[in-house]
Amino acid sequence: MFRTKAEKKVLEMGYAPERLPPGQYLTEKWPVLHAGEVPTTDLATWDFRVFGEVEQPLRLTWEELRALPDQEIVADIHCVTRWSRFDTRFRGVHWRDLSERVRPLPSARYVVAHAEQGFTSNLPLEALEAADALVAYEADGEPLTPDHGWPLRLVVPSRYFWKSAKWLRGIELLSHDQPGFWERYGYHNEADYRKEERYSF
Ligand SMILES: Nc1nc2c(c(=O)[nH]1)N[C@H]1C(S)=C(S)[C@@H](COP(=O)(O)O)O[C@H]1N2
Ligand SMILES: [Mo]
Repeated sequence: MFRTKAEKKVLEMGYAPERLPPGQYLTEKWPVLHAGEVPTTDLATWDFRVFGEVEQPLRLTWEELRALPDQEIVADIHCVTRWSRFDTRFRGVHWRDLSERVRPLPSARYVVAHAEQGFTSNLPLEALEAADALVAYEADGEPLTPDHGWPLRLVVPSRYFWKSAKWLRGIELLSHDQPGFWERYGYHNEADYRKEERYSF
């Protein structure tokens, strides 16, 4: 059977070659990728908001966020620039525990993730409802490092990793879809890596 070089490496490392999405290669390191600078954050003034099409908008301090129920997921991450990393363990808060507090209106169908410095990414609300999506503050048992999004990032394993906003400060619920930062630059709106939805041009 024909295997690409990237698939042969996955096989040699003991994984099923099918686990690598089309056009990706496996890396053991965890590359750092973003536009702009790593922001400086003061946890004393930091907050996290859930707002928009909800019955009860929410603003949480760092301590309040950390007091919410937490959960762990293990995710494969796939960057549109073609690197994939298997089995990163993330800990954080699942959408259901935020949703139960804000109570989304029936009109809420899309979300915009708001990060520091105006970075945004857009998703259908179902992408956050998925069992493996998380608002994460730990990776592989340690607090996120500043360049991977400390103190908080989104993790949406079902999409290319640009949807997973680092330095997350809020989630806005919307009745309509609103393209985020990379999506406005021509990245694909859906970003399903199984279908190689990389760019919209
Ligand atoms: N705030 C912010 N989040 C971001 C980005 C960004 O530019 N700004 N880039 C995205 C992209 S393109 C990728 S691949 C991942 C990279 O995350 P990592 O640096 O932890 O690997 O972050 C995503 N989240
Ligand atoms: Mo990316």
